[in-house]
Amino acid sequence: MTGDMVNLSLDDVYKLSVETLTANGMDDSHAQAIARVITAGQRDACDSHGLYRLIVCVRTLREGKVVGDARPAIEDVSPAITRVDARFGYSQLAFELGSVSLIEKARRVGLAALAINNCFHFSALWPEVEHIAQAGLAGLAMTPSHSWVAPAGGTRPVFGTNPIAFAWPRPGAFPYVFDFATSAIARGDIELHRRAGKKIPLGWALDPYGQPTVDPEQAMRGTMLTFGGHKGSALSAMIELLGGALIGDMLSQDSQRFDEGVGATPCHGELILAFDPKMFGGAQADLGSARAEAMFSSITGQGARLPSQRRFAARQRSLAEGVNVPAALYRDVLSLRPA
Ligand code: NDP
Ligand code: PYC
Repeated sequence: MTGDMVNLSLDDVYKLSVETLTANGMDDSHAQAIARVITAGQRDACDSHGLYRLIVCVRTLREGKVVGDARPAIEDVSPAITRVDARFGYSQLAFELGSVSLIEKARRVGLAALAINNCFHFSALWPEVEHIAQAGLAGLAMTPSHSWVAPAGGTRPVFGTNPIAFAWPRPGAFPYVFDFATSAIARGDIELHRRAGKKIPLGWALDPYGQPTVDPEQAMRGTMLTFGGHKGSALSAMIELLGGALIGDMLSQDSQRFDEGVGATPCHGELILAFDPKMFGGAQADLGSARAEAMFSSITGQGARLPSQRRFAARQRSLAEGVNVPAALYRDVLSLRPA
């Protein structure tokens, strides 16, 4: 331990995650699938979706909201659509099982969709779209959450923090990946500011009286804002529609009501799409890939960075040195194991 930080290996993070979840009643297959994304989040310095998430997962288990041993049910809806009913378990196992069929269908018909229903969802989406890119496909994922976010021009919450993520496969390099909330920032980041006693920037949230605030506590009680004004607002609505209404699942307002004030992980659906560049591009597929590479070079060639560049650098560092976790967070996670 140095100062206020604790250094952990990635194995430590994984083991701590599995043990914390199983000690609170989750079965091994779910605990391991969740631990894989939490470890990946901590490894890639995505602190809002790393170890900190165990706190809400354990609350969700203890409140009896999530089914800790749910067996996801796969349905072959059509040659291009697979549905996984997560049966009110966490989303990770449902994705791991359903993505096999998603990738196989995208290769066969060129464009395929995976709808996950009835899942508790807390994780970053980049592990999922990166997995699709590793198979040589482009991936797009989106999901609602709880209604914490006001539409542009409004002051009352309608949308979730609604992330959208995209990955494009690249020859011999990390894929091109972006993954962001359509709110100005993930709610988890506001919570981390509160834990660290730091102010938040103006533009992230309004207080309970509809006034701009830099106080994370007030922001959590008030309303979050979308990124990019009306543009983020429209994207967020699209995510409610495609990741909720289209796939027959709850929208963020429904998820909030379903929560009954408990403060559990949001419960709803997720939509994931996979595109096969070889089938879309045909004889031009290699040219398409070369043009994409030229565009990436034009971005980085002028000193701008690609999304995920920071994350991939953190990954290399963490693989060599482990990760540094705030000591207070480490203590809070250790305390989640029943005596
Ligand atoms: P950010 O606002 O930090 O944006 C993240 C994305 O933007 C990353 O791809 C990041 O790459 C990229 N980026 C940041 N700065 C730059 C830059 N200067 N140039 C180019 N790209 C840049 O994240 P959010 O707070 O919006 O979201 C964080 C995470 O929270 C996401 O992983 C999201 O999936 C997750 N989330 C999950 C929810 C759920 O319901 N499951 C709800 C809301 C959010 P890099 O990582 O390399 O910095
Ligand atoms: O950080 O906004 C967030 C979030 C919501 C659900 C999971 N993460």
